[in-house]
Amino acid sequence: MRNLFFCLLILSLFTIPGFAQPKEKKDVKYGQLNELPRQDEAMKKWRSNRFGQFIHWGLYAIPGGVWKGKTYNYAAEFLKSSAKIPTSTWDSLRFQFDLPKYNPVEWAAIAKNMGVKYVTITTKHHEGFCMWPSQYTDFDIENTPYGKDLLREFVDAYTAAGIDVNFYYSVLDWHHTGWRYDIKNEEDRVAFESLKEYTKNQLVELVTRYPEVKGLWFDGTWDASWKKNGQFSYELEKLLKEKRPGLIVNSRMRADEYGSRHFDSNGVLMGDYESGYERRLPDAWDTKVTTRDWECCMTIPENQWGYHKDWSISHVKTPEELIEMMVQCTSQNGNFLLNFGPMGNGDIRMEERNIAKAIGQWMKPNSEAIYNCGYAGLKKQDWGYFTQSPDPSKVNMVVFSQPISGKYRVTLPKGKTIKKAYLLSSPDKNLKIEEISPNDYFICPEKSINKQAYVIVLEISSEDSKKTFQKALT
Ligand code: JFZ
Repeated sequence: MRNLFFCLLILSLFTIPGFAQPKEKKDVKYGQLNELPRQDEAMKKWRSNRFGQFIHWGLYAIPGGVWKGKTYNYAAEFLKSSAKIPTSTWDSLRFQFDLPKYNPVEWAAIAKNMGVKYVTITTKHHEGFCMWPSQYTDFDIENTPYGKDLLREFVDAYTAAGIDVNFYYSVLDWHHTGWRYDIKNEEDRVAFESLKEYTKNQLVELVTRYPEVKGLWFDGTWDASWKKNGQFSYELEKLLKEKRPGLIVNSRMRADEYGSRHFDSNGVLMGDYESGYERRLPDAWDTKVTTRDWECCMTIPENQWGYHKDWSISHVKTPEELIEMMVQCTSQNGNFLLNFGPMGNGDIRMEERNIAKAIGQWMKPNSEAIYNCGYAGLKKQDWGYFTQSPDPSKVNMVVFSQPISGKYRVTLPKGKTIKKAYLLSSPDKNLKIEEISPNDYFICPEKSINKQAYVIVLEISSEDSKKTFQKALT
């Protein structure tokens, strides 16, 4: 009786969905294209960049969240939808796109001073307006008072400043008549075929016209119509990578043939890095994210990507908050992409200029703890974040919270010891190290109140230096 009871119990456990049941592996044909993490030079460069600038710029920058005297608090790039503006009315905004203040050389200088190593700019957002002269539509920059190829000017200026350029592209398109949210009948299918063709043509056009482009950042891929076209997105990724070897594509582009997005039906990441961290970060103690490439994209106000005239409607992040987010990303092998929304006249708003300046001032003396750095394999402590230096014997402590005790805890794995500790700003002066027990330490800098985050460098010796603190991804 008892045995029977146990047999039944065990059996029932296997039939409860999700419990003890080995998940059936699906046969995925249109999932990942290449082995991850990618280890080619282009991907290594992407990974070493760590800090990038996102730019959302389009016709939505003209009204800046205000329509007929009314301010709409929702994301400015969604104004057409929030204020229920008819497509023809919205589309005629292009006649006001004259950009007297557009100065891409100055933009690139602002970005460079801020310390970014890459930029991702919207070439077409949901509104469907194309920022380059596209041979596949008239709804583009050629048909505005500005008239010139602003994207070419942009690519040239940023490339000259040594900043890698990536293109954002929204598949979702409020202007194109072939766009469908779902495919419910033959008419939808035929219409969506024309959208697919258009998408493919434009992306090939972009990677051909601008061979400098390092990566594509897809968006607007969450609707049923796109999810039902897993094979198409697979083949498109393949085609674009053939046209532009080394091209880096975000996970948001893809759905597999079962409609599973970002990760395929077996949990395998698609594209080259995870791009689901949108206005949020992983838990700072999460070590799972460190095993793959990922990027967090962040707005300065709460939820504004495009230019919004009134930033007083939500919390505006301080440079210190943004720097901490960037450092956290680095500490977990992720990149940080900080958004800017230039104005309808081509200028960059003062608030963004000031933030860029403040971040740049911090980056100059501290960027050694960011570029080329990653997960250090150490337990996170309350004072801040460890980042692994490319030199395997060095680990950075980026301090954001100074302990009242003045003692900063560091716990190392067995077999490792701290040789010395010093401030990045004064490498010749060793800090006091207190050993609590083997592998467990307090670093004790002289008591000083720093107004900004600062870096302590640890030099670590190890019995087996090769294995020491290797980044999970290198
Ligand atoms: C999308 C866009 O709608 C938005 O305008 C902006 O371009 C942003 C970068 O991407 O918005 C999203 C996309 C995904 C999520 C949230 C907003 N998400 O996964 O939570």
